[in-house]
Amino acid sequence: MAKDYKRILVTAALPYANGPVHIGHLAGCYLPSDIYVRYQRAQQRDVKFICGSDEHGVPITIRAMEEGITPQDVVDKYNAIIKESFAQMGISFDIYSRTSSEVHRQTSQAFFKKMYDDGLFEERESEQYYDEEKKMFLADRYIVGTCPVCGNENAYGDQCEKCGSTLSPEQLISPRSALSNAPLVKRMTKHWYFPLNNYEGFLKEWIVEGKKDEWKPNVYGQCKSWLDSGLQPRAMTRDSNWGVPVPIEGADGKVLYVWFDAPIGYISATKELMPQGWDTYWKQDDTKLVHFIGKDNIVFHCIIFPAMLKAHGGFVLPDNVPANEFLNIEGRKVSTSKNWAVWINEYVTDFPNMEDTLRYVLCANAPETKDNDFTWKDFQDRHNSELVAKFGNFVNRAMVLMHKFCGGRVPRFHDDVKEERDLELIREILNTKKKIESSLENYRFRDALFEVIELASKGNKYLQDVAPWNLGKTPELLAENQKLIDNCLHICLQLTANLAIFCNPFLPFTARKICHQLTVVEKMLDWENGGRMDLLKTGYPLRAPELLFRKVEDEEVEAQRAKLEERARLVQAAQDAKAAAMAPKAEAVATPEAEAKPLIGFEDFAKIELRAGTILSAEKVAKADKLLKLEVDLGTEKRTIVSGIALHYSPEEIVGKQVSVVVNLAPRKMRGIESAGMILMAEDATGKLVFVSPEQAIAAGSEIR
Ligand code: B3M
Ligand code: ZN
Repeated sequence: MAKDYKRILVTAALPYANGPVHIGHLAGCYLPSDIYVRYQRAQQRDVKFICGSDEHGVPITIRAMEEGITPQDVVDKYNAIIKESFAQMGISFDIYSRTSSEVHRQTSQAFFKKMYDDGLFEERESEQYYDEEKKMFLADRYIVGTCPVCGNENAYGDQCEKCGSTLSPEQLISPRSALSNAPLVKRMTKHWYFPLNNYEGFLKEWIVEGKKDEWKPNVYGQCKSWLDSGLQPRAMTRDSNWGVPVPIEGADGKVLYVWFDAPIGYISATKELMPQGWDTYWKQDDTKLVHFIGKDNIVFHCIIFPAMLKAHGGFVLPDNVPANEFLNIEGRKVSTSKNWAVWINEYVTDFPNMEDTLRYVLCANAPETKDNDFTWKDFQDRHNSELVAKFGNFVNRAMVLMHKFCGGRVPRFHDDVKEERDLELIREILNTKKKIESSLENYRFRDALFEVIELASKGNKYLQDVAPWNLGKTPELLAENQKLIDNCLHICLQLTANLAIFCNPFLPFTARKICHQLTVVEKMLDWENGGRMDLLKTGYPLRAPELLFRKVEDEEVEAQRAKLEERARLVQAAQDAKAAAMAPKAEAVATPEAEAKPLIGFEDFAKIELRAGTILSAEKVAKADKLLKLEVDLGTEKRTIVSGIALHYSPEEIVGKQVSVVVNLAPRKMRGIESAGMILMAEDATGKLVFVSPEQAIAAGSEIR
């Protein structure tokens, strides 16, 4: 029952401005929403694309604590990075706003105030954990204690990162403050609850009855199970000094719950974009509102926010919420805290001018119906065998052959020699257009993209069948077959123009490159032109062919994999160190190995010559599991040092690393190799070894004292 909509309002989840965005974010909601919007724009429909940074809530304050800067610094820093990354990837928001804006403060406060004045909140007092040293109530994340499930002493009040259990602060054994490490007390505090249970009837009718066949099964299913298990009142305020202040008397030190204010951010951003006329988009029911999100946001967008909109009154409800599942990387869950991620700001520097490749791979492999895995191997394969070998190859061959056989101009189509296979391909172009349309209208982006590549493959097959290079092999043959060659290349060029139109929502940079080669303006990309066979006028001169894509080499993806592993390892090491430092003091019993050595005077210490060295090369020592043979640069000389670190580091990952070297240790032979020096290592109680490295890059040979 598709309604007769007059305008489309598309929102993409507001990312927390607490870190850069990674490919999981892109695949989850920003890329699909951008494809959808670009398609609707090409259809000349009235569409607005809304996004911005979510700058409130605990994720921001945690990050501030971790980085030792203020929440304001955090959001300023990451809002800029995120905004830039989206722009670089061609995510074409009409506005990218921030929930720290003045318009948003006013809008969200007015929204709350109206609900409050209408008596829609329940005021409740309850006991919450309070840090007497910091003089503040603590959010669950700021409470640490012993996990009741696995005994981890540093579990958080909402989750134990060791065993993965979801927790509440009440479950922690001996809870303490993550801010001050002080034990916690309980204090009474007042909050305003939104009785979601009062909206169950409305939500059931709207979703369970109304959206069953329209929403994706994963989205519908989650909503249904929430509704089946019954809704509870939920606090819409928090004790904090970071957020939108609660706009009523007696609410000092309280802010709006971030999931209350953030979705209102969509409204504020629309207001900012269109100070006049924003309300047409939000208040007239011939607006199609579509929220693109990741699956962890379903309940907020399908249950809580719609209930808020309904309670407040006067707003449209979402027509659809096409949430994606999650994208894993190399078989592991993406994790910001473990730095297991491919960051967009790094991708664009590592692969310049290859935005469309990432867009392509993330769409082709999008987690539309289930979690999916991103691997660098798949990235390389899809790029090389689909974008390069199918799409790019077809366009390039059409251009090169036209220059060779048709003098650089669009050849004529000669009706008198047309063949069935010409007509067949022309029909395929029209068919493809219809299939892409129906897939895109139904949020099936992978299918739609597949059709684009399929069409390029059909073009390749057609070229192969006609084989103009044979038809024009000799001047005599060419003279005889010119008309057939003209027809073939005429069709291939019109197909190229069509491919530009069809790939434009997915691969906007490529579509524009094709336009450039075909010497046509961007206006040609309007969707209504799709299927036309007269996009390029006969006799029209075209530019010289340029490859649309270069190949991705093995070394490039290997380097990416190594980078991923290395960074995750560094984070793990840092986290282990932090956990050790945070563990309750009583636990710090001296291990036998840690027994103190006798005091030495400075002159004893001064006998040791320590210098910073840079590892130039590393290789395994044959028949010795633990040994690596290293070539180390000491500034004025290079030395061979054999080090017992092979179980802790692989040769590839340490080349280029700076280490601390005992330079005047008497040389000794190990496995027949003379080792001239020693690398300093730190070893923990489990026997784990890590380098003792200069904290910043420093000239090789610098003395360590
Ligand atoms: N910032 C959660 C997230 O990034 C949240 C989305 C808000 S959408 C209104 O997953
Ligand atoms: Zn646990």
